[in-house]
Amino acid sequence: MMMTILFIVAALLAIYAINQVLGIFELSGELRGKKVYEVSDKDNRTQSILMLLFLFAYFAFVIYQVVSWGDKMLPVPASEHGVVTDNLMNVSWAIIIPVFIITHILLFYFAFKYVYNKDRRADFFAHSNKLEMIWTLVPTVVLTSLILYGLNTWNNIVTMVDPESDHVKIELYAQQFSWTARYAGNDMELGYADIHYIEGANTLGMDNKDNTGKDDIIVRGEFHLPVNKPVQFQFRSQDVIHSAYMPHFRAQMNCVPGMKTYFKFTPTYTTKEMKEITGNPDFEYILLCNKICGAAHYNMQMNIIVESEEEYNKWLREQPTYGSTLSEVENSDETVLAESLAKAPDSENSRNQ
Ligand SMILES: [Cu+2]
Repeated sequence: MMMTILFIVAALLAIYAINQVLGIFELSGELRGKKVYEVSDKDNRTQSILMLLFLFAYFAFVIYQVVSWGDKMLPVPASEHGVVTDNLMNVSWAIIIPVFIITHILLFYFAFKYVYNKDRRADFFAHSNKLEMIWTLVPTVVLTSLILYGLNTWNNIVTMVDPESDHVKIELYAQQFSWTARYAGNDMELGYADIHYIEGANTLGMDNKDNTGKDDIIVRGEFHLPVNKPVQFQFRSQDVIHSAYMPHFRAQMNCVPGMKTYFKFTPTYTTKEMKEITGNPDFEYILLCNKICGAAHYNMQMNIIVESEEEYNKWLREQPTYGSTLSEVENSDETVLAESLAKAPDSENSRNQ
């Protein structure tokens, strides 16, 4: 804190000093009879050459960044809709990049070429219907097409999975600063949960009177998905706005306190396949929080394991249901239950975070 204040004071003093020095230059110039504010031909030439130099330096820097950090880009999308969104992105780039390069070359080159010349008079014309037409119609058509393409893509992505179809249903629950995944269980229904039921180890606020929640499966640290099967996600947050970000699946959705949000995707590559595709034996799919939600925001991560349906089913069968964790407690009276769960080391951890 002290260093920051010192730095700001030093910067202010430096600006003040530069201002004073410039003032002295001005005064001494005036004393020598120079017109300080008159722009000379030499000034103009210097500026025009700087324009050209900036153009080259800028593009050189852009190319340098692409070459040195290009490999930090995400690998191929690992979900069905990821291919579609990547295409949308690539089409946008294919239009933006050439336009960007051409307009910037023209901008800086013309500033260089048409540097002020007292022997040259600018051509004057007030209006051209043809030009107006071109620069109105071309961007309108291009932008409208891009927007329609994007809207159409997005509308297809955000539909819900058909509840009758074969799919996986998961709730991702965000809190400062961890994720919890809850599977709907055999009945394919997530039990009712509400912030008012949060007590002790019941951080998800599960309603213990709702029987659809008894077969729910709650996991932390990592969660598993079967490959090539639609996954319907539901998101909730306990405290502030978080954002569930699964970059390899091109999926992101805000988790908003007091409401549920939804997203679905179908994973197309298992973790094992992705290790081969990326050539990285340590590759893991990951769920991150993509909102700066507090001091330990960076802690909000969960590994995602995509595997064959058999492996997934085997893993899921090994996880205890919420009901079974409840019946482990002798007295099912809710307050006693909460007290005994509160003593569990897990809840200690989550409160200390
Ligand atoms: Cu967060």
